[in-house]
Amino acid sequence: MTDTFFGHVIDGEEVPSVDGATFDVWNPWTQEVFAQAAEGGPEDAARAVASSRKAFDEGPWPRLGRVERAAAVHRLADLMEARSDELATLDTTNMGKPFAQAKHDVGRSVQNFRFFADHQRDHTGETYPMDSGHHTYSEYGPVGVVAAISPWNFPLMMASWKVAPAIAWGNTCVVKPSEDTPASVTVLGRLAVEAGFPPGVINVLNGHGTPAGSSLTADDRVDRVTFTGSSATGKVVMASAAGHLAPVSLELGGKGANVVFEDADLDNAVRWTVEAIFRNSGQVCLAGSRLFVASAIYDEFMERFVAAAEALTVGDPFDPATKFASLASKRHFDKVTSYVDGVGADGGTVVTGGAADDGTWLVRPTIITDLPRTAPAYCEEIFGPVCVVNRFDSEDEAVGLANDTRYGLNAMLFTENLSRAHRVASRLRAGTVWVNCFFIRDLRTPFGGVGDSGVGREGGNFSKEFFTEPKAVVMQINR
Ligand code: TXE
Repeated sequence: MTDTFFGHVIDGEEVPSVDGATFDVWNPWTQEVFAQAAEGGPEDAARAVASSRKAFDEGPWPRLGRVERAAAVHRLADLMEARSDELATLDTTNMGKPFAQAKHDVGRSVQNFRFFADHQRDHTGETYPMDSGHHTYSEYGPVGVVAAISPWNFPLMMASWKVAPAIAWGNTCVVKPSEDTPASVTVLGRLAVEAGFPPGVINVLNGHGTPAGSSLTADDRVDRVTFTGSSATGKVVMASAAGHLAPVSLELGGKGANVVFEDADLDNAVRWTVEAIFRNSGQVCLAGSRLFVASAIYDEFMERFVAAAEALTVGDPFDPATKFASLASKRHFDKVTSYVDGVGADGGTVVTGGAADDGTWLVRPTIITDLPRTAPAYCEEIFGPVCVVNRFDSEDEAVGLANDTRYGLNAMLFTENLSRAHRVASRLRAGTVWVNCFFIRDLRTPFGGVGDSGVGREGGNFSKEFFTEPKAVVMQINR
């Protein structure tokens, strides 16, 4: 197989679909189809699950010692590292993100595998002396087959975030990348074969949400479902998994609040505000898409923010100077532009940005003011480089505005006042709060959201809880 075809990786082999169906794989910057991928149907999904089931029930992977399994996961990370240029090239080609950002994402993907390998290797359980002449302790065993369904905005990184803890804890896994970005995850499957993983430990199923993804979530041989995508699809996934009582972990949409107080370091706040909404062309669940600026500094901040947004180098994602490129697909370009197009009728002002209008799928860094809080662009996840700005006059008002959303994935706040930083961080309704920064992550901490942003947390012990079955052993010792 060459990189003009991305098959399924099932049971240690790259294979086409049973019925031979394929779909186009696009380069959004050149607007060309550069490859074909296997279009998974129910039969392909069933084959992938059967293979992972067998690998779990009969294969060596769950029975490996923790040290040996960690070493195997590190071997896969080594291969990914050695091939990081190729993986990043695929993500840039397939999704359109600037190459430097794709390289950064591959580095984080490698770290995900290394972190969870070590976390599993070095984990501890609990023991409790009992007064009854017994003692009791916990064991954390693997759960079985994991279905991992990942999105297109960080093709490799989002998949690695699921696959790494799943396999490190001794599970086997079928990963279905987004139909928009099958390339790098297929290569991950190939690398698992190259790393000597037993067949079925990492299977890759390519194809669309329905039927490929939905066949996985409905399969009662699947023990856990981990999903990142839209809130609407998350509900469908959860209902499907409920049919066979498989626990779900859902990382869904966001409408991140970014609160800049009058005592913020403005250089730092502008820098991170730009990063928070325009990195990856805003196609980030964590994007700071709602910006709240203290009235006392509003004019100065806005002048600097708009200038910084307009100064971003826009262009070919493979040009090292490029900081900002096109959206990931025509479908997504249409979605983002429809929100921007509706702003005027809703009473808002597009201060800068909008669709490039040159035939590309580029929406320039876009800043909007004066939007009422009921407007779709104000309250719904646009998932693009579109920042809606409001002002506030007090801390209470800022917290109220920030929390006024169905989502609750993350928030940012900028202040040099230590007490205010802690006070406001504690009041914000969000799974992650960044103070004077953005996107920095320690893999030991919980990651996930409240409300429409998701169900459950992953990271460190939170992943351990999701990807293992804890068992209590009670032992009589007074005989
Ligand atoms: O998401 P979907 P889409 C948001 C963002 C974006 C919108 C739509 O607002 O504009 O969602 O993007 C698979 N059973 N986010 O359509 O449909 C699908 O094949 C099982 C936020 O890409 O949620 C893909 O692999 N799987 C987000 C994955 O689910 C199904 C990242 C995500 O697709 C399925 C992406 C089904 N019935 C989009 N239907 C974030 N949280 O970062 C689809 N899929």
